[in-house]
Amino acid sequence: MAAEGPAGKREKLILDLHDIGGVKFGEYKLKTGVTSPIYVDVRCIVGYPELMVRLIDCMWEAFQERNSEAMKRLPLIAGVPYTALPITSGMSIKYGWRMVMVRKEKKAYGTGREVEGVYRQGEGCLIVEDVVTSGSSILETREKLERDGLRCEHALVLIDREQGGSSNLASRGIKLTSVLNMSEMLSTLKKYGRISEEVERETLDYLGRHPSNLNGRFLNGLKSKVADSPRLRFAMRADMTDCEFNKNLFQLMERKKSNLCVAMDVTSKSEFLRLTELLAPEICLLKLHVDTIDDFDFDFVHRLQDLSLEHQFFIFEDRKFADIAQVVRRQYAHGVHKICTWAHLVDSHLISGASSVKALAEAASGCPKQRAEDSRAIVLITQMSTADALTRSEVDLFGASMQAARDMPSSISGFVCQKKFYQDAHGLICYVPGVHLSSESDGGGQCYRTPESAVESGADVIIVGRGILESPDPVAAAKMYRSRCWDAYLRAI
Ligand code: S5P
Repeated sequence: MAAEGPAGKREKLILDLHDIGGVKFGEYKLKTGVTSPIYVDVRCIVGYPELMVRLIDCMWEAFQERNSEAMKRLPLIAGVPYTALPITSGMSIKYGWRMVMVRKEKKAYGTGREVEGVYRQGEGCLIVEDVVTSGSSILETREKLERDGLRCEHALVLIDREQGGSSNLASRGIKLTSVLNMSEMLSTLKKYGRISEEVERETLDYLGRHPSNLNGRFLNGLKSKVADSPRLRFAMRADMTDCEFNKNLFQLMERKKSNLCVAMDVTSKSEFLRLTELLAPEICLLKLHVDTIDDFDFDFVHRLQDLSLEHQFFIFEDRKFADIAQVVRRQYAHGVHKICTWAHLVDSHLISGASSVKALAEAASGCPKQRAEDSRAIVLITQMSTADALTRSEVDLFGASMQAARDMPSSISGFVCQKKFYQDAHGLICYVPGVHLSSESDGGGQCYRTPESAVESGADVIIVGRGILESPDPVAAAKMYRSRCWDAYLRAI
């Protein structure tokens, strides 16, 4: 039995699509000549009206949940011919959305119109599609709609194959909302015993190795997923996230031209505030371990908050929560530090399960904040930088982390990791520590690499501690790290 709630609805949809043969596993020769271990074709859905109704509801709910503002400016929907047409008709009838139809081929007789329906110039139109691979069909449909004077900035898809479609569309100004994506489908099918772990791994591997470009042709080769997936500007990604904190951080990074986070690992309040004042102009984020400050008091917190407002950086308390829900809630909101009242960002292990992370998200929503517009978010620790970290083992922390981020889209900022382990999902932020310009290790297990290597591995925000703090001139060092991190980012996009 699938679980309850929105996640349960999606699970049931995945299992039903599998039952009716909409997703198949085996060896399938594609138009391009490539052999694929997975075949997705949901044309058969028209034979299952009850499933069609649920699918339409899930698509509508997903779009409404993630785009409530945009929805008000979208009086029209259009399906990409042909499979999406019955889905679009259903949405139009059920939710009272005006539908327009785009012809696949232009008529040589009659009115010769490419777009049929009732619409006015300049109206917004949502494009609906069943499956997205490269996004080229959505772009073709947009071209026709735009030729007729409609505006198309959003697309809604049932299944994102996670082969680069959402980035391709984003880089051309279309925000894609998907109900299901391939990694979630595979993990659900594995969870319910429909496919083996080996099939899941093989299929993910195949999808990662075959990103799709916009001609619908496949790029061959074994480049890493990160290298294949286009990097987008932070400014653009600000519109692609459901997490308020991420939106704020993306915008701040673009404004301040800094993606540097300083790890302010010093133990006295005065030293902390002195260095913060000096380094604040260079950073977007300040990370601390509040429990290592000898003379902590709330005067310290208030002065840190004032500096964060004055110099525009966010505060990241590196608490690494790991306990059961009831305890992490208290560690976050109570005790000496009352972290949730002042830290914009905290991090958490997933070792006790998503229930603990959920408890943090709930606690965050109820805690008092300095300013009404302040937001809170949680980073998941997915990989650690130490040589003997258990995160280097085979435990599927990647899958579990992605699942938690999907289930709590407004609360999860992203992941502390060493390499971006996911494709697309441009709204999530990849935080990478273990960066130093002149050492490879701290002799105690910490491994270091350069800012460029971190950014090449997918880092959005680079966390540097001793590389700056132990330099003879911390301000000059911060400036240097800042420009190396930012230049690496600019080269990557
Ligand atoms: O895997 C990790 C995760 C974190 S948050 N490795 C880390 O080193 N960190 C933190 O980043 C660590 O707690 C410290 O505050 C900072 C790295 O400091 P540095 O002096 O080694 O740059």
